Parts: sequence; structure tokens; C-alpha cells
Amino acid sequence: MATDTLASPASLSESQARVFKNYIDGEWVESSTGETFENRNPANTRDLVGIFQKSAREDVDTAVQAAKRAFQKWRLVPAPRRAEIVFRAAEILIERKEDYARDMTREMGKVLAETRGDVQEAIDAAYYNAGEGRRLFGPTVPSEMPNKFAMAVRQPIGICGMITPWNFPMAISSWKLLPAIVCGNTCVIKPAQDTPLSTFNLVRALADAGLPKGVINIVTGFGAEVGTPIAEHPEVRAVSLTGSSAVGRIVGGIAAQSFKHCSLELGGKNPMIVLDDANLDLAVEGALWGAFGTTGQRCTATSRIIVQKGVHREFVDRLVERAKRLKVGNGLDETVQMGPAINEKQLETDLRYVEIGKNEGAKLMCGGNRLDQGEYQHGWFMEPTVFVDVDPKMRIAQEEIFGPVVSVIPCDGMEDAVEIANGIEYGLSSAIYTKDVNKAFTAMRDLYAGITYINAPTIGAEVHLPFGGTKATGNGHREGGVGAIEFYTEWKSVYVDYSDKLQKAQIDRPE
Ligand code: UN1
Repeated sequence: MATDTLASPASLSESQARVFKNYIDGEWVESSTGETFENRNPANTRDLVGIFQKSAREDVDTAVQAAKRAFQKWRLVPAPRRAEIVFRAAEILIERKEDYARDMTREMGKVLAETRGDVQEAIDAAYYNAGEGRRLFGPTVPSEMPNKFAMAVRQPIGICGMITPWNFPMAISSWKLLPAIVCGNTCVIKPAQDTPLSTFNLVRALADAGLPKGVINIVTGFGAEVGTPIAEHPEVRAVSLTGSSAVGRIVGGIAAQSFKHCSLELGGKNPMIVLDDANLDLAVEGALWGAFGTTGQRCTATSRIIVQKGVHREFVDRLVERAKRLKVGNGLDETVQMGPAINEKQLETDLRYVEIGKNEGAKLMCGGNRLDQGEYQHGWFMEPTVFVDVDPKMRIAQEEIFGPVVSVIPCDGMEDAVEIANGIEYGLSSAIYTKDVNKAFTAMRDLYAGITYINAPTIGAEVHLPFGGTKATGNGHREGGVGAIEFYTEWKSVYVDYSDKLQKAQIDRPE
């Protein structure tokens, strides 16, 4: 087996599978356990993408110590200089976009158009955060005392731990790593075990752009053995997780013990409202993309479509007709529109929810079956699935499935729609299709979610606006844009008294 960790493995067969080591202090090192795990293509499990280190607490500690050493120098590099490295990484990512997109489709299954978008999102995040290096604004305010200067500056927090998901393996790693390093922090990242390669590719671009050793360290492995030690580590000052609400509850609880900054971006059950006056062609198109893009495996996926009764029938007919015609397959084939589930367990979950929906009395209009014949036999495929006559209280309308299963819920009108939309435990994304500006603005105000789209589906966030949600979707932090800068910096208020005498605030005030 080859052990050159830097080369792209895109064209290698199983016998030549690349072994990827951990990336600590700029070096490639084996895990302390000596154990490894496989990363296989979910569209064709005979295709071994790579072999990765199955790390443990000791490896996390080694990475934290490297990050600690690097922090002493990195925090003193002027932010505009730090940002220039990130800018250069964006240019490198542009050159490698196609290769990295192919690697990503191989390791996680989504179609090439989408994995190109995922790399593009990392490029966008790099440009945005590179610009932040020349801002990092803080307030300068007048002092209440004479001859005194008052301001607040943003300071790095120190060592940041990141735990990232498999559905946007490069984009979401970039949302966390890039603002963190521009702000002067150093990082230890655990990529999802299903998709570590894309994080390696992102970090490789940063390293080639001149990122000093130890500023970003990658430790691969599983949640209990790597994620938990990151969240527990006393020297890690901030932890950022994108994952399920169940894991968020654990990580948030652990992080609270050592008073870490903790950013949780968790589940969603995102509603799309379609009112009688909507442009139906647009709404059907949007529903298909929102529900079945990324095989429904987005935190922001459209999983409930709340349709007003006047257009319900026509909308359902058109949606079902289009869903049946979606081409499912290996995302490397440019004609394919929907790839596989990420792994066997996720496919089982998706199929289990189909049974739950049927048992609850929802009407299955199309899909619901595993695809495992012919070209599908070595992958985790299923049909795009549409349920109608769904009651808002049914489990399929309440619980996050993370697969290509969408529920259509009838509604009477605007008020009813908003109540149904908000009647869930999550609050990530939301959408409304209407031509009535009054209703659009009412939805913008009343949908209790972190994101609302007007005449667009629940997916498609851009990197320079805050991303995150309400209720069980998170703990109030936002990624993207200035939200991330908020998270990865700590305020320090600085007072400079140039009066040459002791001035007591609140006390020495002119009467
Ligand atoms: C996610 O939903 O898991 O907004 C992330 C979007 C992408 C990111 C999605 N830019 O659809």
C-alpha cells in the first residue's frame, strides 16, 4: 500500500489504496492505536477511497500540544498577513476544484455538480474570511472621563476544536477553520469518519498556501474516541460542532464543564410553504431541489411542504411526477441527479421512516424502496420518496430523517401554514412561495427559524450571512459571515488614561 498522503487518490484501485495519517504539527503521523478504518464510496462500496487513522485521546493530546505551540507565534502574526494565506488557499482551491470535487463525490456520494458547489463554498468562505483579516472591527467609544481613551479589540481565544459532518465535508470544515485561523486561533479538527479526505484536501490547500505547521491539525477517527476528548480537553478553549441534536447535547454538556465557547449547529425539519398564489412551476422545481438535493442529507433540506388547499392537488401531481423521473445513481455520472445515502445505517434509517410513515397513515405517493439491483447493487441507494396527507404531528413530520423522504402537509392559509411550520422542535431553515408581498413579509417576521427564503427552497445559504437556527437546531451561535468572527474571538476592552492622575470611573464625575 502506498503511504504518500498528499497525492490525490482519485485514480487508484483498491490494492493501491492510500493510507492517510493524522496531520499534526505539519507532519503526517500514525495514530497511537496503530489502528485504521476504511473510507468507501457509498455509490460503490467496492471502491476503497482511502485508509485513515483510528485515533484516540492520546492523539488528540499530541495535536493540542502542537496547536498550543503554534498559537504562541500565530497569534502575533498580523491578521492581514494571516488572511493573505487564506486568500492564497482560495486561489489554489480554484485550480484543484475539479479534483477535489471528484474526491468528494467518491467519498460521500453527492453528484459532481454539488461537490463542485461544496468546494466553491470553501473558496467563497476563504475570500470572505481573507477580507475579514483587514476588518475584525471593534468599537472605539468616547470615554466618560477627560483624557481617557476607550476601545474594544477582538482577541483570539486560543486552541479551537472542530467536529465536522459528512454532508458538506469541505464547506463546513471551511466555515469553521477559516474564520478561526484568520482571528489568530489554532485548531484541532476531527472530520466525519465517512468523509475525512475532503478535510485533508482543504488543509492541504492551506498548507501549500503557506500556513505554518501546527496551526491546523487533523485527527481522524470516531466520536467517542476523538470527538469527546476534543470537547473535554482542558486546553481547548472553544469547540464547534455540526451534527445531530443528540450529539450536540453531549458535546454541549461536556464543553460546559470547562466553560468552553461552544457553537452547535444541529438538526432541522425545514418547512416550505406553498400558497395558492405561488408560481407553481417554481415551487415544484424548488421542492424537488430542496427535498432531494444531496439525497435529502442537508441540515437545511426541505422535509415538509405545507401546501394551501387550492393548489394542493396540482402541486402534488406535479411533484410526484417529477420525483419519479429523477435519475438516481453514481454521482460521478454527470447525468445523475441524486446519489446514494452516505452509508448503510443512514439508508436503514431512511427506510425505517418510510415504514413509520405508512404505519402512521400517511399516503406514500412514490418511492419508498431501496434500489439494489444492477448498477445499484454495491451502493446505498433508494428512491426519492413523497408522502401526502401527512398530519403535522406524525413522526415523519416532526423528526429529522436526513434522507430523500419528504412530507406534504395540507393547510388552509397563511396563519395555519405558519403555525404548522413553527410546530416542530427545530428552527434552521424555512421557505415560502407566494407573490403577495404582505404575506412574504409576514413570513419573514413570523417563521421562527434562523433562515427564511422567499420564493426559493430551504437550501442555498451563502457564506457571508449568518448560518444557524433556533430551538433544538443550536445554542444561539451562528456560522458564516460576521457570526463566525464573533464566535472565534474574545472581546478585550482597553482603557488608556492619559490624564496623569487617578480618575475613578462612575465616581470622579463633574457635578
Ligand atoms: C447544510 O444544510 O447541511 O445552504 C449545509 C446550503 C449550503 C450549506 C448547507 N450552502 O444549502
